[in-house]
Amino acid sequence: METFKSHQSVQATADRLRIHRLSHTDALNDFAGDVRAGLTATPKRLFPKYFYDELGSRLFEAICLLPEYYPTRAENEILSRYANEIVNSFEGYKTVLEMGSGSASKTRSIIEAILRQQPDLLFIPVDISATALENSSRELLQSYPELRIEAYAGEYFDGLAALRERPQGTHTLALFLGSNIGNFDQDEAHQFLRALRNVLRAGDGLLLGADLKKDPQVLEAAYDDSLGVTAAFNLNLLVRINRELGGNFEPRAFCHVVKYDQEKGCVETYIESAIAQVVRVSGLEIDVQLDKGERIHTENSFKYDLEGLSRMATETGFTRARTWLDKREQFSSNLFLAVD
Ligand code: AVI
Repeated sequence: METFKSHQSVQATADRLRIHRLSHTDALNDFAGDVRAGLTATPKRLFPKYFYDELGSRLFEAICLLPEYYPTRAENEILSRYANEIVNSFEGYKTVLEMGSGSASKTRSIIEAILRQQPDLLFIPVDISATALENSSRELLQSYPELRIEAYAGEYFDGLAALRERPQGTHTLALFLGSNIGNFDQDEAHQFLRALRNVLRAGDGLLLGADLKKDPQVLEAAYDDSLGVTAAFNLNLLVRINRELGGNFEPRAFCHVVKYDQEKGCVETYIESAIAQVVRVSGLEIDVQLDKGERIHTENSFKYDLEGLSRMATETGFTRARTWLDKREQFSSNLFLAVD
């Protein structure tokens, strides 16, 4: 990897990093309230944001290495191949804002391409995990001795609300990578893009990663791999409920189920009860009754086509200026430009 060294004296790492911890309702209560509402609803549901406890985050990293799960590799291919083109399509980005930055490993291609143009760059990562932000920020600051980082630890919408308060000085390239947009339904995706548009100025860019519609078999295999890693990732939600809320789910009495709904363009993921059973969640004082074959919906992963992406851009204050695809044309990286 290229290292960016400066001949001038470089500010100490601590002076180049600010982390804002955004207040939100107590995370455990959110989890408890959402699990109670989801397991007493008809049909039952749990939110995918709760996949990512410590084990879930590691299982997701493993998913990204699976032969069947192509999106991460495809997006990495695009970013390492076209990073210069992406940042050159608009001269003078001095701020990179990344929503859901995680380990920020994909971001490096973009940061390096901008630093090749000019040395002055502020990186604003927003992520729910303060630990991920601290670790990734320190690594980035070590690699790029002049980079400045202002990080926001909190949920997407809290991060965007905080950013609205902040004076917008320089041209910004926002990043929303990894097909995270696919985990929102249409209304949520629109709400999110509008909120993001509100922290940008006309002419600013958004690089949006979006997985493309394709052969249902390829899609279902990507979410139901032969090693069972995605099944473990999904069923770990039950393990988390057992640990944090005193549940007595027996994960072996449940199956991981994946269906691609071609009409909606959506991979739907469920936890299915293999037997009729009653599960006690003592921390919530509820008994959850499940029929044999009854499903708990856990995730939607929407897939897009280029027309749909253009429409979504126009409806949320952007225009789709350019799209880059990987060689197998499985995944898209889209440059949306903010319009007046
Ligand atoms: C994080 N998100 C974009 C992944 C996806 O493809 O929807 C989460 C995932 N779920 C199962 N495999 C990957």
